[in-house]
Amino acid sequence: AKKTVPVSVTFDKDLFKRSVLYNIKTLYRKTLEEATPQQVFQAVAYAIKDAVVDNWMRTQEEYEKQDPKTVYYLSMEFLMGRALGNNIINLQAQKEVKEALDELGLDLNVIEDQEPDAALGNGGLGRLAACFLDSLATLGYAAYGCGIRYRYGMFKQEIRDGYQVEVPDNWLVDGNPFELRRPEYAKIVKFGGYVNVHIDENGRSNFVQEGYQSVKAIPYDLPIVGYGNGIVNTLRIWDAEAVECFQLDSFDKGDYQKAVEQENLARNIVEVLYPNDNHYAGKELRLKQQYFFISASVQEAVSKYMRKHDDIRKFYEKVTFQLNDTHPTVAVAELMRILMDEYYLTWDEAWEVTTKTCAYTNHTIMSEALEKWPIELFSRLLPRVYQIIEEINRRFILKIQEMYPGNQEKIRKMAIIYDGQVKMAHLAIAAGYSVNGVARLHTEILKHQELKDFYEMMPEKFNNKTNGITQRRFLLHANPLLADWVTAHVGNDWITDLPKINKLKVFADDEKSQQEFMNIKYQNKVRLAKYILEHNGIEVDPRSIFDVQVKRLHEYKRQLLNILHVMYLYNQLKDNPDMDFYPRTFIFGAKAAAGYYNAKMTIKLINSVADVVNNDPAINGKIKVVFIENYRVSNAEIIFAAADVSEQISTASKEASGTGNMKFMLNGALTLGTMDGANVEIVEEVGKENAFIFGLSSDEVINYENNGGYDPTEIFNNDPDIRRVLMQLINGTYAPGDPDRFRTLYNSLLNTLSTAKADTYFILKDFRSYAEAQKKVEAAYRDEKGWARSAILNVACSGKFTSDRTIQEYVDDIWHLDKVVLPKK
Ligand code: 26V
Repeated sequence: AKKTVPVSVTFDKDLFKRSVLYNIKTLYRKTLEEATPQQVFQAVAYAIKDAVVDNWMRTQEEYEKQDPKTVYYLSMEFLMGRALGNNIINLQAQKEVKEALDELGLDLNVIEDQEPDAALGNGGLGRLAACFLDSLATLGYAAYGCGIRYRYGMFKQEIRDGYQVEVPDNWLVDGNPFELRRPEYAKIVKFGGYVNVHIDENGRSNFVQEGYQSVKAIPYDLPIVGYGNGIVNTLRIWDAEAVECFQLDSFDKGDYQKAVEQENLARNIVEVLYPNDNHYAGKELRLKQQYFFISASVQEAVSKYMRKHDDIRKFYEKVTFQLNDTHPTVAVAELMRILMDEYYLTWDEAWEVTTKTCAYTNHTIMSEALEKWPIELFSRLLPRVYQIIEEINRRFILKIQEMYPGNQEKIRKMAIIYDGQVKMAHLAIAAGYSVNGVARLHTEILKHQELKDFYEMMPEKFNNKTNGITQRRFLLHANPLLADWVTAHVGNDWITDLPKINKLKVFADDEKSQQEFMNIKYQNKVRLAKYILEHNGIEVDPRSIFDVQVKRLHEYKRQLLNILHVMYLYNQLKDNPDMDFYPRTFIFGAKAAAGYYNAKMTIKLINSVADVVNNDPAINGKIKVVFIENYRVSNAEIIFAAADVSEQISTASKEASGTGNMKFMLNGALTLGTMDGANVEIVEEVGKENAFIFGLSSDEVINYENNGGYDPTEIFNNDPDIRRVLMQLINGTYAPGDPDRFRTLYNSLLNTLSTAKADTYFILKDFRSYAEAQKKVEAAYRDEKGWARSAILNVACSGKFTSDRTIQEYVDDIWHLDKVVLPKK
């Protein structure tokens, strides 16, 4: 049979073994038998890093020689997950490593489990950045990820008494074996003070920032290993350190206070990832984080370019910056500043370079997430950068006036600075040469609703790049059984060319293949059931339908709709204990932003429903509800592989794309979802007969919204089943002794105060349609062959959703990078 795992031509198994033992000795003064599991992980990781470093050096040398155009992917978040298993796979060293560890009496799975996730991100946006890095290296493009080396990443979630408790994620406690500290590339970043104008001997005005505080940015490099091509790119994350005291003339003058402040600034700036997803809070420290890593990254990109070239005016021929949402948008002004103040370009020259360098990706239309900084804060923290943005704004307004003479309305809606605020999206659009959305529907909504005015003024900038995911992590690593099965049927081309997986289609109707597929799914469900028993103490039946919703907790994602439906099913079963009911396990996983009350209460509700339902002998185990604690990249890999049903039930128009939906599809789960984000394109690929689509369309939602919403009381009054479920939110059914516990959730759906908006996410409006779709799920699952057929077709039709395709589109339409091929060794 064909093999998924190739034999490595370059990996030296014996060297690797010796390296592991040597590392244990020199790092810990121990023998293998004496070492702790964490120490074994460290020793193995360092041995893998050895193998990576050779390729890393060779790649960077080749980039020096070939001088390809390079993308800097600027992002506040990189949600990398674990590196060890992924690096072994991408080195194509899996077979050799497993053999070597076997000979040493070690188990790779156990070792991999010792590694903490690198959780430098919240959710979709950060994980997308990680998938993009994998694809860039695999396709052979010169790329840097630029971000922040947070001391604490996304918080660890513990569930105590059904409530979320946030625990600090001290991911660096045992050291990070893959990182490389590069103090020789440190940069100074300046905050505060004021701008002075000096006239130099040539009569030129020089703008200089004075009276500032500074921080030293120290880069740490992480290797990004391409799959089987010898390419190793770099994720550069910046740490902050206080500038040495002797460099501080203010200290020499006895300004002790300032020295202390600078040390505090350095300590605070990279301390922790903001665990907010989709909610802008306007925190000063957040703006400091943004400028800190952007200034350092832009300085580095410019100085690296100037090491090889002499004309900064042609910077854009070799460099492009992709802004991952508006968070890095200050890059626009920082690049202008460096070009004008340090390379003495004129405004027009600097503007030409900047607008040919920067491109912007929008990831949400949720208005709460839009970044708008108060002028006072912005100009105090970044006085020179603010001056530059004022001038960009002045000129942009002139352009608006030129196109729409006398139209004040356009200026009000489009200005970069307005109403005492700096609007980062407007800056990114005005200064970027490309503006893209992340799924077809999302881009259409941007063009015709959210960013309509900008689209009408600059249509040529707008384009769509439907998101994708890396099949190397989410199939090859996450689901080895299915990966081997796919390879046995259609060869292993899919690993670097996912559309080839569509050769599976011909096996969809083949009974033997169907059985094999369902058997693999069953084994993966057993693996997840074991994880759930170990981590939650709940026993689940792997023969039940695994119905899964894992993603950040947000009202628009409607986990509340899902759990209300579980309450409804439970009522039905209680009323008719003998009704036909296919056993179902409802699995949730979600972190809530720490200050998001409704989100946190939804977690409590899920756990409260679980307590009641899981322990009610009257329903005979037909419904189980499981909330998986601390959902993150590493356990996601186990969860996707085991899912039958993929819950993608956001209010239509609200989910920009979704990427979990693609990971489920790739692992053969059927989508139960709304026509939102990339669900639209998933259904287009696999056919609507192989998915369960329900609910309002985005046009219908937007229509209601433009006409003041809808009235949920009508549904409440006329639908007794829904009314019963809602009453159970406030009568103590799930909160014995504290019936008001879920009152706010009830109120969010049905505010009886006529002034307040109710059910803004159309949960009651979509409830019946959702329940119908869920009925169809059950009926479909009873037909095992039909289900297997649909599941196989989902895998077979997932080819479009590889991030390799997404990255190739960015390269072709936006970045125009040169492909790099390493010469044979
Ligand atoms: C926004 C904010 C607002 C300010 C406070 C901190 C913070 C942190 C992260 C964000 C990002 C929100 C946008 C986001 O994550 N969008 C998601 O992007 C995915 C990748 O494109 C996409 O699949 C999801 O649908 C979209 O919600």
